Amino acid sequence: MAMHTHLAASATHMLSIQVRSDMPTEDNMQDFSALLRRMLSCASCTLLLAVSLPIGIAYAAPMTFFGEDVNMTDPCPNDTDTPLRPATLPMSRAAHDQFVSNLSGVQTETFERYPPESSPTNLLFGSVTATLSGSLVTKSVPTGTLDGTYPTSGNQFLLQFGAAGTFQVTFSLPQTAFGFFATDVGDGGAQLIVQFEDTFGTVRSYNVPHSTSVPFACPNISGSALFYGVIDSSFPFVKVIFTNTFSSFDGFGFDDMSIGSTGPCSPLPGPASDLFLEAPNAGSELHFTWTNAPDADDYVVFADQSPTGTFEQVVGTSSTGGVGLTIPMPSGNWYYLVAGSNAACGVGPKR
Ligand SMILES: [Ca+2]
Ligand SMILES: [Ca+2]
Repeated sequence: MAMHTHLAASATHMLSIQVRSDMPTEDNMQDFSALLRRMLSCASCTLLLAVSLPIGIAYAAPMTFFGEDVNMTDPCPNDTDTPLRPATLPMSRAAHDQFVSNLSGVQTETFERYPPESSPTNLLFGSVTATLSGSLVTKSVPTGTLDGTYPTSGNQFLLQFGAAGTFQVTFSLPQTAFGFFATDVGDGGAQLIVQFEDTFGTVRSYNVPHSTSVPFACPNISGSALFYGVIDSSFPFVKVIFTNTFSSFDGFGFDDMSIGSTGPCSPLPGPASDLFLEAPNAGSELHFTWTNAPDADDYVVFADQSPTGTFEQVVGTSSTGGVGLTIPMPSGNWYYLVAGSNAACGVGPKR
């Protein structure tokens, strides 16, 4: 059956960046004008502005980033929740890239490090930690889909299904940007809602503007994918609450949750060098060492199965290249890079 990865019918389901003006802050108008100029310079994306500024009152300008790749390959008219997995996710990736282009020191949790079928409770975004509550389950789906869900990096992702109507990611430090990929959202008629909560308990809520279809009706959008991100520099939040209207029926996959810095950062970690691999313990382990980088207080080793890949998969971390990192010997062919990181700017160049 042919694969159709395409735009949804309405404009709000296209790649969009929105500037919202409905929430008051202490930002001044000059900042807002500068933000608008930056947004308007984005020529490659559909820009949706909903701006209504009463004279003399300054408003926040949260930016939202949304792209959706609607999947219509679930067999019709006898819906079996067995869509083909899209080869690429152009709209979701484009929204992600726009989100990232507004940030520095982006850190991503890929869910590759957790055992399949486990429920991780501690997530890692570089040097920022987070707790995950809600009993989501790590799934390994290397090919195809699991009832329409699949990873957007590596083999693994988080599955939300059944009783887990709400889950939360609580950060060790306040954040001003958060984005994520999700799969199979809305094919069972649910609406995904993301809420950001600050240290005072104030919540800002966003309905993700994804497509929906009627459960087991035709056509069905099982196996669709989306990226959704929010940058809100006026509202540092410590908790992201994922909720929805119908997760007891409409399961979701989540992958590649990212944070990043919206302010200027300094110093950038310099490049690490001389990455060296050994195979100790009769080849049962892989040991990495490297020469430390300037302005780095931690290091992240990345892996990819292609030498020209993006090296998004985190193998592990170490505070110094002299001690380095040891992992069980992986199967298959893998390529590795190392990068320094620090709390101010996140991960530096990969070498
Ligand atoms: Ca993943
Ligand atoms: Ca679903």
